[in-house]
Amino acid sequence: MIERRTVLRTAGTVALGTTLAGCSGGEDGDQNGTDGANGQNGVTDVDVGPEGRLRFEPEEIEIATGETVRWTALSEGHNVTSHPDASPKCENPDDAEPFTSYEGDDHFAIMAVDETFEHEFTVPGEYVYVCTPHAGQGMVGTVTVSE
Ligand SMILES: [Cu+2]
Repeated sequence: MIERRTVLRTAGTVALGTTLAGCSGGEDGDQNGTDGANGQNGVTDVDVGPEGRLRFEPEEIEIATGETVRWTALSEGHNVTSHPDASPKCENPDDAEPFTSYEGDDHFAIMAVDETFEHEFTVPGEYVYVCTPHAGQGMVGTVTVSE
């Protein structure tokens, strides 16, 4: 009987220690997420489908030539494309190539959750891009690149 009680008490202590360590780790993760906001190292973050909403957030961003935008898919079924064949809403400056989160011509190819897509904007002007599956539901964003 005495031996069994000792074993239980020891097991309880170990479990408590594990719980505390997990909590502090989570707080650190949240702080890092906040710090990663706009403009650090010339990279601007855009959320794709946050909380399952059919939106880019922020929808409109302004950057300087040579800076990079990083899109992160936060829910299922989305992509990022400024290709005119994906949607008539898409626009690119005259000398700029369209940007797409996928390779090739399958404009409905979607991103995996947590997948990121980065594009460096070397041509100034105004870009309008969409999520192909949800372009008709207003999942549209703009990138304005200043000289
Ligand atoms: Cu979408």
